[in-house]
Amino acid sequence: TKLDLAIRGGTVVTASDTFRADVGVRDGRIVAVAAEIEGATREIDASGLLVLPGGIDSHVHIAQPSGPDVVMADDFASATAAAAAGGNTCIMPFALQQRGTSLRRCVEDYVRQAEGECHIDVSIHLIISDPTPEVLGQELPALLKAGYTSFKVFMTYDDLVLNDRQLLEVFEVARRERALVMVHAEGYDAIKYMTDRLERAGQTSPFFHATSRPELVEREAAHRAISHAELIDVPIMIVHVSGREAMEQIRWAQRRGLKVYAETCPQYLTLTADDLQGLNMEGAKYVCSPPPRDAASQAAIWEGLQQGVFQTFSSDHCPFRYESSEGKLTPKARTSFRWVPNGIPGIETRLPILFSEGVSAGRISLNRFVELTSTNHAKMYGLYPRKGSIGVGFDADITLWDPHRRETIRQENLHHGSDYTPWEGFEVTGWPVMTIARGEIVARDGMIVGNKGAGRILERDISAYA
Ligand code: DUC
Ligand code: ZN
Ligand code: ZN
Repeated sequence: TKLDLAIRGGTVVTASDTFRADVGVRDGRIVAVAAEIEGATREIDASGLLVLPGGIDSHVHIAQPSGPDVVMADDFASATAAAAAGGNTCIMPFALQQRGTSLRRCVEDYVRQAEGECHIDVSIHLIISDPTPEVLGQELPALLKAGYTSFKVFMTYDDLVLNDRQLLEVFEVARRERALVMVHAEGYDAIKYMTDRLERAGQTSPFFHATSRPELVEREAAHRAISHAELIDVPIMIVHVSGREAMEQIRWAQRRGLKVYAETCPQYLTLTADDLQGLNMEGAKYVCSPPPRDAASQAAIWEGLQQGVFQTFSSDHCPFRYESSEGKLTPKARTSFRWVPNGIPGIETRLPILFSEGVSAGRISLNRFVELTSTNHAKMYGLYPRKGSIGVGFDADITLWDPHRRETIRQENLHHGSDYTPWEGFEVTGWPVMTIARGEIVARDGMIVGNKGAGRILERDISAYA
C-alpha cells in the first residue's frame, strides 16, 4: 500500500549522522529512509530544511500541586501545544506524591487529568515525597512494573525533602527494580539557614533567592547523592545542574566509573543571578531552583555539554503566571523570596535556544544537538528505540527545522499558559517550522493544527542506563 506521508529533499540528522534522504511514513511509523522513496498520499517538501527526531523533553512540570495558594500555569492541553509549537513530540511530566497520600492514587488522578488532553505523546515520571513501607514495599514496585520506570527525589523543600536514610531506602528500591532515579540536589538545611538569616537582615526581594542557595549548596548535595548512590550501587541522574561546582562532582564520579548522569537546562546557559534584580518584583520571573549563576558558570555548562558530562538538555518547564495572586506574586510571596514559587516556563523555547547558542554559534555539532534534545532522553528513560531517532521502525516523530531562520522570542507568540517568558526579546538563529507526531502534523509555523487527544500516555521500558 501507498505511504501515508513522504518528506522529501531534507537533510536527516541523527545523533551519529547527517545525510540527504527522503523519509517515508506509514501508520505512524517511519518505514523508509532512502535517497529516493515511492509516492505517498501526502508529500512534504523539506528542501533546505533539517529533518530532526522530534524533541523529547524529559523534565517538565504540568498541573503539579505547588502549595495551598499557588496554581501552575499549564494544563496538559496548553503544555503539549506549547511543546509541539517548539518542535517537541514527547514530554515527560511528574506525578507528585503528596505526603500522607497514596502514590498510586496520585498517579491515577494525574493520568485522568492528562487523558484526552494531549497534542503529543506524554510519559509520566513519579515524585516520591513520602517513602513509607507501603510505598517502598508495594506501590512503587507495582508502578515501576507498570511502566513508570523513573522517579524523582528532592533533597530540599519542606513538602518534598527526603533525609539521607530515606534517600538510601528509595535508592535500594531503584536498584532492585532497575528504576532510574532523578535527584534534585540542593541541601535543605543550608538553604533554610541562609533564608532565615537573609530574612532577619531584611533582604527579602527575589534577588536574594539566588543568595540563599549558592553553588556550594548544590555541590554538597550532589556529592552526598553520589556517595549514597555509590553505597547502594545504583545509577542516578542529577537534574538541572547549574554550574561548575556540581558539575565537577559529577565528572569526578564519572571518571571513577560510577553511573552518574546529568542534565542541564537553557536557563543555565543564558540567564544569570543578575536577572533576579528587577524593578519592583520583576526578578520573581526568574526565580527557579537551582538559580541561574554567572557568566563563568555558563561557560562551565558549555564545557560539560561539549565534553559529555551531560547526557540530556531539558527545559525544567515549571510555569507560573507573573501577574497573578495564584502565581509568582501571592500575597506571601510579596513579603519574601521564600514564598515565591520556584520555576520558569521554557517548554517552547528550549530547542531554539540550544540550537542558536549551540549549533549556530559553533559550540556543538548538529549531531550533539539531536543527542542532547531527543536521542538521549529516549535512551535514558526507556523509550528507545521507539522514539529518539530517524530510522526505520521508529515512531514518525519528526521536526522540520530551518537552520537559517532568525526569530525573536516573544511572549505574544508562545502557547504556554504563563503570561511571560524569561527570554523576551532573545534573538535566535534556527527555528522549528513543522512538528510531526506519529505521522500527523501537529504544529506548523507557530500554529497548532493537530487535535488535543492525539497524544498518547506512554508506558516506558526499563532504562538501558539503569
Ligand atoms: N525543581 C524542579 O525540578 N523544577 C522546578 C522547581 C524545582 O525545584
Ligand atoms: Zn528539581
Ligand atoms: Zn523540575
